[in-house]
This record gives sequence, C-alpha cells and structure tokens, in this order.
Amino acid sequence: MRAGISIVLLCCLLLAAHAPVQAATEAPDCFIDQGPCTKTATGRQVAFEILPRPVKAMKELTFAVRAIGRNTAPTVLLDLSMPGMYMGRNEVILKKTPDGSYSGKGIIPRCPSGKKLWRAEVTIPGAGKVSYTFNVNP
Ligand SMILES: [Cu+2]
Repeated sequence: MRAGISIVLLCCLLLAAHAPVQAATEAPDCFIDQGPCTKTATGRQVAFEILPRPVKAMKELTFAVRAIGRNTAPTVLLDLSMPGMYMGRNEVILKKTPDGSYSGKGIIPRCPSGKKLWRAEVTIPGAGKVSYTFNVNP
C-alpha cells in the first residue's frame, strides 16, 4: 500500500513539469466539503461523499458511494484524476458495506502546479458511470 502511494506521488512529481493540456475553465460541480453530492446515473440517484471534511490532499480519506435502489455489485470502482492533467493512476475499490453503500480508503496527492480541481469517476456495475468534480484543499 505504501509503495503504491509512493509510486503515485513519484509519477505526480515527474509529470508536474509537463505542459498542462488546455482544459476548459472547469469549475467544480460538487462542493464536497459541504456534504454528499448526488447525481443521476441511468435513472438512479448516486451520492458521493468524502470524509473527513474539509477534504485535504495527502491525508487518508474515506470515499463513500450510495446508490438508491438494489445494489447487487460487491464493489464499485472509483477513479480519481485531475481534469486536463495526468497525475498518475489513482483508483480505489469501494466495497459494499452492511448498510448497502460502498466505502474505501485512499489518498489524493497534492498537485505541484497548485491546482485543486479533481474528478472522481464512479463506475457502478449495471448502472454505468457518473463523475463529480470538486476542489481539494492543499
Ligand atoms: Cu495536478
């Protein structure tokens, strides 16, 4: 686990010097520090939450997804990225919890360029993908 995080950080640092891909002035569509964000994926409401708040880089975070309806999949995949910038692969497998939501732990690296906008893409087997963009405190 430690080694995995180090590799992610190393990639982040190595790639920090790259010319950023021209990203449209993207703004967050989710204010993750204020509570869960809800979106719709193929007709199902999917809520995404990160704890503890405020959400900070370089801290162990708990990611949670709650999809309304029957959840038969044992896991949900969370893919963390920065819009327009490659920060290394950062995937977290969220496991089903007794209450039917999905939860897992991970770390969001600090962006050397000072940008804060991250995207979490959630893949729910049988319900497709839904993504949330949010700011992470440095
Ligand atoms: Cu970055």
